[in-house]
Amino acid sequence: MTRSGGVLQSMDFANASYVQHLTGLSNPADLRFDSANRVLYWCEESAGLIRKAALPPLPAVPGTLTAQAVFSGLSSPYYLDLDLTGNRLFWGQNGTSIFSGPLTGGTAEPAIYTSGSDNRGVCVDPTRGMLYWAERGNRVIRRRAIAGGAVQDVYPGLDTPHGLVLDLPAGKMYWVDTGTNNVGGFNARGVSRGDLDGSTPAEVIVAGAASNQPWDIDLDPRATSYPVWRSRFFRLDATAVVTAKSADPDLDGLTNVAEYALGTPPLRGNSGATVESVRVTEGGNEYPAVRFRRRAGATDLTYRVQLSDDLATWRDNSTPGGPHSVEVSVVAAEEGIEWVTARAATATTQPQQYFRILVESPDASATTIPTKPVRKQRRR
Ligand SMILES: [Ca+2]
Ligand SMILES: [Ca+2]
Repeated sequence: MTRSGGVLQSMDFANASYVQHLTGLSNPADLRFDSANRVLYWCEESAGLIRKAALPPLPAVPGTLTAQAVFSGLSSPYYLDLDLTGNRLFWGQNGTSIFSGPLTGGTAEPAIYTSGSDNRGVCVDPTRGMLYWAERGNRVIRRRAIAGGAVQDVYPGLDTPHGLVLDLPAGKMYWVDTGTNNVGGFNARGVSRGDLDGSTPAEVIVAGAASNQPWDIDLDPRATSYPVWRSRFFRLDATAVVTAKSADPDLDGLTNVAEYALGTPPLRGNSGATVESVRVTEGGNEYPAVRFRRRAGATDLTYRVQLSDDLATWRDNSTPGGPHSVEVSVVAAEEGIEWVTARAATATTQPQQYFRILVESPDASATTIPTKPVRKQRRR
């Protein structure tokens, strides 16, 4: 998006295809993509607009897009975020207020916050019902429950906080600071990180640079090596006692390397299954099967599907007489994680079949993640 030229454009990752999608935007500011529904949303500060444009279904490459007003007649909308759970839109005014309204648009509702100063970086956490924003003028990152209540200073003492992004699985937030208040606040003109609740001191991720004004930030949460994953979820100064592959700091029974392999948070208990036994029917035959989460493209992980009839002897595809299991599907999930389904190579004659996933990684002992047995279904 170019602010003065009012153009929305894109580039492919190979830098080979440059496409102009929209022109004539009026001081566009901030852009959010609803990837599930393939809709782009943005603010146009000078025209007092929030608009959206639908992208064509995949695999079509978007060309010229059609913009549609979501809200109009606004006062300097500058940063926005989407709550796709509650179907609401939140935006900040380049001034004192923060507003919200239905994602489908219509009439903007009364401001939900009016005491800010040059509000920036509005972000919403729909799961915990919290709203976060930066106040450039007051040099602080603040939050408040969407439903109302006291405003909390999460990270005060900054210089010119501007762009903000939440890393909800890691319980962290990142912000950029343009450094133009020149009061010597924390990491001016840099990229910084802290906790959603401000419980530990802010960390410098990129040290302030004298010659630029970092404006906004987003996060690519994929990680294909343990050190990259570790630096996302733990403080940079965390000790090896907490961050080692064999450690289990959240005491949920999964070591850090298993949390890395399954895509679960290492400092919080996990919600939902990561490995489960299922049944697969193929060509009229029913097979016991396992469904598990795998980190796509990981350079330092090996996953083995292991089967047993008695929980004593385990076999996998490195055991003679195989193959013992066959991968039947891979479905992409969040953050570079995929759901893999693998079935037993043969329809079992045993009353029940046990599966487990063996995860191996350099410098760590092998970890197994068990499942409940798959019982042979009785014919009715
Ligand atoms: Ca753990
Ligand atoms: Ca955990």
